Amino acid sequence: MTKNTKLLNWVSEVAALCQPDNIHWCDGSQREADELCALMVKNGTFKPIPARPGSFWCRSHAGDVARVEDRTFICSQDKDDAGPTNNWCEPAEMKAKLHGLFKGAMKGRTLYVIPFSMGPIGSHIAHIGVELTDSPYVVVNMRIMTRIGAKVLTELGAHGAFVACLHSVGAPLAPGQTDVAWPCNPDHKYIVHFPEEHTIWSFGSGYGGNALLGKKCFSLRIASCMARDGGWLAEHMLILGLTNPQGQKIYIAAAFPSACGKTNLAMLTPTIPGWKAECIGDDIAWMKFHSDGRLYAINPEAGFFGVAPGTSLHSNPNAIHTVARNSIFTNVAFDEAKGDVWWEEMTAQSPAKLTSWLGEEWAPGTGKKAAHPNARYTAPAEQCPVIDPAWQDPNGVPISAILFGGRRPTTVPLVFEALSWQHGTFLGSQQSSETTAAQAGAVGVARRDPMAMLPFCGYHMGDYFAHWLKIGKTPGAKLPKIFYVNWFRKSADGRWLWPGFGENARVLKWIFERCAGTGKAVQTAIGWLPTPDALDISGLKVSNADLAELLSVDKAKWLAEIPAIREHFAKFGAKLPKGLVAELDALEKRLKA
Ligand code: SAT
Ligand code: MN
Repeated sequence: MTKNTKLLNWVSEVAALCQPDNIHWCDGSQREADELCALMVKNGTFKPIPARPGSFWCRSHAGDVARVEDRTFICSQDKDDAGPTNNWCEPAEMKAKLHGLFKGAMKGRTLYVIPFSMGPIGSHIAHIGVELTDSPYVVVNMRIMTRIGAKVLTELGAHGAFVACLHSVGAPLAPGQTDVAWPCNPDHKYIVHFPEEHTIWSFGSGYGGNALLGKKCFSLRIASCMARDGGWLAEHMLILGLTNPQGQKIYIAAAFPSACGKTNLAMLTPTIPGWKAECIGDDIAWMKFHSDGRLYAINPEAGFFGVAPGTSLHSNPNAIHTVARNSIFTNVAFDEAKGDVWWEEMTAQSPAKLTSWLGEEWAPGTGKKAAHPNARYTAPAEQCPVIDPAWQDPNGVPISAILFGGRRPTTVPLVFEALSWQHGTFLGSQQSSETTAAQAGAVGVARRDPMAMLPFCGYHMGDYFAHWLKIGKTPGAKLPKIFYVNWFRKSADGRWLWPGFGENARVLKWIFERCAGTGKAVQTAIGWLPTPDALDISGLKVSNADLAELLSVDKAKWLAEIPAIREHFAKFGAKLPKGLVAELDALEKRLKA
């Protein structure tokens, strides 16, 4: 147990408020995990997956299937600190409301205390959190996604600081009442952050980022505030290592909006001979300066919480191998005949008969999805066949390049390099992706998602941009180069111009060479583009005409973007940094020249 009085007092306060039947301090052991999984099998929450050792299938409540952005709040003291991209509520008012909801909320349940470390334990880039939850599902998922248990308490010590994360599914049990397989509260959901206090309160949902509070809530929303105050970066970025045939290696971080293939890029298998890519993380990067002036990154997580549908041996073989064992599958379908899970596109042909994510009998051709589109696997990062040897290095890895990008069928070329850190920050700040059928609303509209942080920035986005610019002025900094990529360009007749997937390594190769000072580039109005011969296309079936289009800058199309970017910037009011306006004006001037 711990001698940390702040933690002990907090656990007592929460227990008094939520009135659980029991309190269990998680030690993080395999035995503890086995017991919790057995309990959930007994409850009907989990079903073992015979084809995958140590793995379980789980179906959520049909109304609890994704993050709830409209129920997510940043409760800073000052409304202006939450900014135009977040929901805000006065902290005292929100606390009063939450106290009402949490009162007695854990009756009939066990309160689990989960000490966890985001990042390798003891790393100077890592931070500790403690999640109090009444969900055993959360415990076993947190055990995969973070480092939990007794060793974290030892690291915390008697006086260490931690991010306090309180979670309840919001479904107390009356004496004798039998539990449901997926308890949650369909009527009241609140995902609330108090950034000044480094505190998170989450009520009513058991799903993903709503409930696994180390992920988006801590590692992005709260950590972005900690990073602003501490001169570092907490970003929605994958991290990968790239080694050339001579054995030289660089690390790249990349921020893309959802549905742009972030996990696929994180686990990419290069198609060009002699090149090797290795994965540090697929979702979040924490980056701090070292004494050598470089930004070093860690993946604060220890597992992957990936979207299952669309994942296949073709799209991401490394992810498929990662989830072969010790994994949890939520809202995929179940194939009784094979004793295995299934999801859309996992195999070219779907099984003839399945149990769908809704628990219904399913057959192909019904028009219904067997797996929910946001069905997820939770899998240990160490099981990834291409996990980078340095993925647990407490010092982190030095980042040479940062990539922004999105899904843009027109206008944006395959790759270009920013002219400076300020210009790169500008590129990230106006980053956009075309909406797909996965989002409500019109399809094919360019939606701005700055640095892919729209739902994850814990403070005013104008201040966040200013923080990025300030990072660029850090004395002695040796900053990464910034690039913008677009794997999703289409021809006028709607063909993909670029094959994507492992072939993206050709673009990474040029980025590598630019970082090494050897890659050839031509300066254009929007930034540095590869010269026609700079991109390695040996063995690739892309015509010269298509390649020319992929690497072209259509000034008229770019000029047409300028008013939309101005409109986007106007949202940030007086907090929009002048440096970004200067970059937009300069871009317009270059395009008109
Ligand atoms: O549910 S999570 O927030 O963890 C995943 C996601 O929405 O990206
Ligand atoms: Mn994400």
